[in-house]
Amino acid sequence: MNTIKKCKAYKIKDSRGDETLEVEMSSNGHTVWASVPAGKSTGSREAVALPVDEAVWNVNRVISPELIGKKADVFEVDDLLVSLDGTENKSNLGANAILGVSLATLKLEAKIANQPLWKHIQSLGHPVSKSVGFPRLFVNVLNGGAHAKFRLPFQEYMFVLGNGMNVAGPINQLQTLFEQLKKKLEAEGKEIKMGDEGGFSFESDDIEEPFNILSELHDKLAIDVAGGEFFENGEYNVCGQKYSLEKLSNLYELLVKKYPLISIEDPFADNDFEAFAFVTKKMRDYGVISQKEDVLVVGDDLTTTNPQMIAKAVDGKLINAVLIKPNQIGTISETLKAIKMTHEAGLKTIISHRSGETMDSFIADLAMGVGAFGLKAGTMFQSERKEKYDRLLEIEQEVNSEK
Ligand code: 2PG
Ligand code: MG
Repeated sequence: MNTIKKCKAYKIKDSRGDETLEVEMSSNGHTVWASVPAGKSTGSREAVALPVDEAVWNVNRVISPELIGKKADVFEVDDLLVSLDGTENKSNLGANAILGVSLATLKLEAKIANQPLWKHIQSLGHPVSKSVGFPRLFVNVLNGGAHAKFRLPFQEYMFVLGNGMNVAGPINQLQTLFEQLKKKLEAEGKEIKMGDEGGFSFESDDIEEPFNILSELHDKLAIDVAGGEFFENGEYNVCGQKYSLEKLSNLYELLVKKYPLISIEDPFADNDFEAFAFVTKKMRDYGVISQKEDVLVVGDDLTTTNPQMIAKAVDGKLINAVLIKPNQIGTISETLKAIKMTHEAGLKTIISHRSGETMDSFIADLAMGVGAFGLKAGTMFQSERKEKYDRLLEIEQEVNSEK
């Protein structure tokens, strides 16, 4: 019988050295491990992670006794977890405890089915995506905001690599671009530090400087503004200057016209719905006039992988792409539901890491399994992020060996 025999949580460290939780789960003959990442620039509607000691206790003392003997079925286990927790935001047992168990169950289920994880996700039949192929890589190479000691105007500046056809090529290209970027920053005499996501960080309050630097190296860029981080009394404070909704939208329009910027994440604060709708329309109009593909306006803190918020964003045409982070919502079932809704509404998904990561490479399998447009996983120069690229390379070889 494919029942759960053991479910045990441990404390481990994440990429920032902070404590997080790992869950070990076994059936007869199979054992899997799952670990949970943590964000720093969190959305106001995210599910609540509890202090790690409490989360570990909840797995070992509350969840585990209920699970032993149950079938390793992620949808059934998630229903049980949600009802055991009994809150809207998972604050009773902790979204970190719940996700650790949910993800371990999915992995165990895949092991029992003797399938690679991405294939198992595909076979669950829940996510629907028209895009077949590999995710594009959204790689944060200049780290600012909450992820760095040095200040840059926005939180993340990314290279976008690949076209869905393969991953080995874009991964090699990333390596070359990263070396070129390092040389360029050094040649400009910049004092550089590493940010939380394995990218560079330097001090600048010149809004266009990072774009000038990156656009000389590559022709597809993305940013994560994390707009909620600098929203103060109805206005946005970018590098000490006040921006109204209108002025900030005009800035985005200027950047899109002047630089190869193809994606803007969280351009505004989580509750500034009107501003999101305004800029998404602006980008659509610009797409029509320029006869280019629409620039992506991506919801992250806005939507928090929450099916209800995604429905609201789709109805209000607030965005045209959704960032997906399993720990924002807390279960695999709800994550898959969020992805399915997004794809069915014709929006793109980008599966994402958190700024505090672990060695768990699940998001690579998830991106592949649901046919996501993109994967945002940081640079390869931090082992916790490199794991995701190594897993993508393995997946590519698994796919090719089937042809
Ligand atoms: C984001 C993420 C990941 P954090 O804002 O998109 O890059 O950051 O995990 O700190 O929320
Ligand atoms: Mg973000």
